[in-house]
Amino acid sequence: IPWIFSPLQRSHAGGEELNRGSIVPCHECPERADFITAALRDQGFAEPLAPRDHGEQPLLACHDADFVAFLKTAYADWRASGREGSALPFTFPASGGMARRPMTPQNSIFARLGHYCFDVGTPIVGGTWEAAYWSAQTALTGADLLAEGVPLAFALCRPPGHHAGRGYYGGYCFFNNAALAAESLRQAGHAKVAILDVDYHHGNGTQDIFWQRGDVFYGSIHAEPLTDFPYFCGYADETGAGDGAGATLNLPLPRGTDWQGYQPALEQMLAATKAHGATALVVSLGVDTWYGDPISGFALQTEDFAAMGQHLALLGLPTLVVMEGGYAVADVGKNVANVLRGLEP
Ligand code: SP5
Ligand code: ZN
Repeated sequence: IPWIFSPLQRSHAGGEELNRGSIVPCHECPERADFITAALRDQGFAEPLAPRDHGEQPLLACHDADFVAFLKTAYADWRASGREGSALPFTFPASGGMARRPMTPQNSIFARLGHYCFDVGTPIVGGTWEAAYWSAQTALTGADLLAEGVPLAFALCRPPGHHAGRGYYGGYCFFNNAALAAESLRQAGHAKVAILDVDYHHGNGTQDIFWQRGDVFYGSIHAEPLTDFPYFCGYADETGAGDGAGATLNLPLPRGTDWQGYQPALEQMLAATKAHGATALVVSLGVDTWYGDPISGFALQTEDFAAMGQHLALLGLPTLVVMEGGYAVADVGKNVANVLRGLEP
């Protein structure tokens, strides 16, 4: 199974995040990638391929130009404003209230952080642009491999992507790696592509990007948003709009869900994917569904991840697995390897 990673993706190392009212060390740390790399080596995988550099142009297929420009200079602008450490927003435009839009470079960095970010858990540091850029290139390179005929590939994207929308970041995500890969597969000639998101959290960014599109199916199994991040979306009645009506499927499950509760939802999502008619698959793989994850509440066991891979393989589609969450840092690798081995023919 070919897989892709660049050490430049380690450059994003935030200090602290504000998580449910407490300041804690960032859960999404570079060591996650190190442990996944080590686990894949242990499991006999080959060395990773370096991502190819596609430039910034493909990012604009899923992100607004002003947003990309903001991320590129955000940390320099933060420093220019006299601040040190991590750039975090502290003021947000209230929904329903008056708010000056769009933001311009004349607006304070604090205004622009609040405009482009939706949470207080996603610090920007000096290496964030570089890491997020190469994480996106890793996903795009994975899509290239599929377009060249590789049946199964793994993009070790880090930082993750599924919470990032066209014009916003948050939830530890900057560029939507899975969305970029799906868009690339569309452009490579797949008329329909499916993104199946098995991260513990709803992929609000991916859902937003493809909300009105019928050519990219978005299916997600995640924690009930009544109790869990991102709270504001991921409800079962969100099914897409316009050309995308019916091409979004949300299957929220309660905290405590184990494989017995998870498997029927996975089977339902696979049936809907078949009905959509996609010819290529992108898996947004979060292993924060593992019972030991420090910020999540499902109860999947390590062996369940192999079963998950076997189920996904039943679609019989060229498949790119894109890394999303998973924060039990030392244990994420085995779970990732099990999904990949389960997917293998
Ligand atoms: C890609 C991804 O998995 N992003 C997740 C972002 C979640 N950020 C906020 C999590 C809030 C949950 N806090 C639970 C703490 C339990 N001790
Ligand atoms: Zn997650």
